[in-house]
Amino acid sequence: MQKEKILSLLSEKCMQSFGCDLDEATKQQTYRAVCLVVRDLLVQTRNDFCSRYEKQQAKQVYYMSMEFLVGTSLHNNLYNLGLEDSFRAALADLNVDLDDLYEIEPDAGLGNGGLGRLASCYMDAMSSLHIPATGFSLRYEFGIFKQKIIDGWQMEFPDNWLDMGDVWLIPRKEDAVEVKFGGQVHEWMQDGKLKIEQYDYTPVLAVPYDMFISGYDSGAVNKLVLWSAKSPSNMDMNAFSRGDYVKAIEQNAMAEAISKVLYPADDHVEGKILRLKQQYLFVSASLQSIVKNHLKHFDSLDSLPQKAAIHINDTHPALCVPELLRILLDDYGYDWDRAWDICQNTLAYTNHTVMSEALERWPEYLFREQLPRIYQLVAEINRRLVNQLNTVYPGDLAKIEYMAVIANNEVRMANLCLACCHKVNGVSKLHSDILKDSIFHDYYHIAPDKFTNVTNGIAYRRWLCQSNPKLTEKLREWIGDGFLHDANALEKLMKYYDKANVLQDLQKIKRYNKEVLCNYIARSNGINVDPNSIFDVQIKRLHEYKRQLLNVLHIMHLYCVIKENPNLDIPPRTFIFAAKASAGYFMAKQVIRLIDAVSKLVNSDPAVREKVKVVFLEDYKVSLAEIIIPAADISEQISIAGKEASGTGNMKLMINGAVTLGTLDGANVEIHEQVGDDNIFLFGLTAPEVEELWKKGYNPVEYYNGNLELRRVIDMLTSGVLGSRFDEIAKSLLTNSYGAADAYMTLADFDSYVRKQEEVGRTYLDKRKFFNMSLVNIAKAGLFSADRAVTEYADDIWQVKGIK
Ligand code: OAK
Repeated sequence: MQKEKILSLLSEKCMQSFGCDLDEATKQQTYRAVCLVVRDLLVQTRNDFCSRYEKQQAKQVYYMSMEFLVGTSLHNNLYNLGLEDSFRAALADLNVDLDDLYEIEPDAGLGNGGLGRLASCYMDAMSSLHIPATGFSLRYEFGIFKQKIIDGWQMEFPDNWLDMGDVWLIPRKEDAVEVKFGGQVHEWMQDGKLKIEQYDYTPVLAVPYDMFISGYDSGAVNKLVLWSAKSPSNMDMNAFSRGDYVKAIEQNAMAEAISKVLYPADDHVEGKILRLKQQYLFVSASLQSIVKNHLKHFDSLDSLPQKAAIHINDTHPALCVPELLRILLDDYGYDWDRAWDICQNTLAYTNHTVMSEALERWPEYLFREQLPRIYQLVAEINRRLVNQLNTVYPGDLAKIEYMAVIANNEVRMANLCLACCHKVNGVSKLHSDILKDSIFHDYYHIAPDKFTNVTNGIAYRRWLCQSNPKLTEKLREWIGDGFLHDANALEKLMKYYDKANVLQDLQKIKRYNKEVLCNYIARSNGINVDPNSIFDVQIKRLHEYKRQLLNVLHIMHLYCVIKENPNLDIPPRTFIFAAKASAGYFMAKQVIRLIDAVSKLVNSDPAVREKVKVVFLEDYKVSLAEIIIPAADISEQISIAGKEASGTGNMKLMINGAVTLGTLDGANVEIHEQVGDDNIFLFGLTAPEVEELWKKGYNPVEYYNGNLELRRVIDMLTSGVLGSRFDEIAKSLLTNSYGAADAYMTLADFDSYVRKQEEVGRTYLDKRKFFNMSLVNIAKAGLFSADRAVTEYADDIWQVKGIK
């Protein structure tokens, strides 16, 4: 597009939206005008795409997820539309730097971590692959909290993203749908048919807002539909006329509270009524809209499984099962068997964690009270399931109870998905095997064909091409442009494996990206970091199983070693952390406090700080990850084996040339398969060894007593040398007053980790060797593209194709 054209579109937008000339617009106004112009372009492309797939009557994907961690959109959209250079040039005429506008945009942080970001990567990939897809979620008024560290403590602040982020959203008030909560169910016979109605319920309106998702050079634009809760305007009239003004306002507020805030719990559940209401609001509204859309194009719902693949992203949208059943039975008069058949063939489910605290279960009374009709259906699903299980596992009451959807006065959402969906998948080979062999083994036994694996993938055009332009430019020079469409083409880089000038360029690019990060760190933390040091990065949610603690204990060990021997010849290191902890997760917050204390100790000690620096970057989010990842040398993926379902940060770091230091957990196993023994630093117990050790009886005190280095750092936790004491952490490692002591086997893996870290240091001294490794990691990262993952979902689970 010509820059004159862009300038005229921008001028028009500015006048329309703000009543001012473009050259008088503030930065914020210019930013909004640019976004609105881009949005118009997306609308045009979308209309075109829709008419093509509607004409072909193509099957659609509906991706249901309580979270989409979208991040920022302007850069991504301009890049995908191939318009970045022309917009940059047009804005330069106005003395506006496009990069400054990028910085104005708030992240749409409508998710906690891995699961939410994966959903966004998959939306991007579906658009790039021309697969017609709609994502459904909630339009949280407040996304994931903003994190500040004050005196070592994480503090949470509201994220008012809609202030600026609303430019990407288009409301469709006319398409609002009603969702019913509470009340009673009335059943009666009419003309020989059973009729069912919910009455005395509380209605809530769900209003859709569309956000368009562009694909790379694809002509396809999909959309994310975000529902916002509103109270129906007539609902308060009765109360009003009785003069109960406050009650009326209160009811309004209660309805609208549903989409107020994202629950900040990652990999564990909070059994709150509000959360159940969020889930039902978005599930019911989405299914009503899917069904309506289907009937616009086809004459009955019989063909739903042929035209719609509805995907349940972890169990948060598991209410899709009874809600679709309800619509088919109550609204469209299907009989049970036919309705069940349609549900089974339309729905598929992905599991994202084996952590038992993340398995959703609702108290039965609460579920029944909030969703009385849905409860009846779930009870009937359970009755039929238990009958079937009695024939498969006669007399095995324990097994049947484990597999039941309702048991012990709880409704279990994973079992609901397992009982219904035609496909169930894990997110890495190891994780999918664990589902089959242990947590879902009994379901696997009765329906082995349901189970499959789709190893996660990432939207590498965001995580490499947009966030690491220097590397991308060089890659294009070395291996051509093929990798921009097909990540497997990255493998061509292998021919330069030992080419000195390529390795030097890789080193220079890394060095440049490290300087960018150094500047950020200087601005945000006031710490001067040496760009020649090894950037050792652990960025992810803070969780005990991810073992940030193991990383800190090693840093404390290094501190002791340097204090003992100040002339020790080791390459300087910068340990970089970024992580949010769930607001109520005490131990995770203690670990943040520990990282903060260790960073103060280390960074202020003249004998140590030239060799080691520790940086905790506040407020980890997509846009911060985009700055850190291109600068990383070492990617810390050190969870206890068997607990990290996949990880996706590991893939983003790898494709940017960081070398993994990790356990054989999640997708690290497949990263290892790709790069081979020589290009990864593996340590620690394997998943079967962890199992073995639990069986044998794990006693962390034996490790503490048997290893002086370990003992020294554990003792530091309680000695006060860190400025304050970390008794709870020490206690969690050594005593079992809160369940198992050292439940994540940090002490068992400590020695192996420390030795591997020494090897990392030695290897880095040989720059050529290190950048050989880095090159192999980039070259072999193609497998972890979201395009590959989405193609597997499309072929094996959804049975959809990209349209011509
Ligand atoms: C969050 C809430 C409930 C259940 C799972 C999650 C979650 O984020 N899981 C993460 O999903 C990622 C995407 O599949 C995986 O890469 C992570 O290993 C997993 O922890």
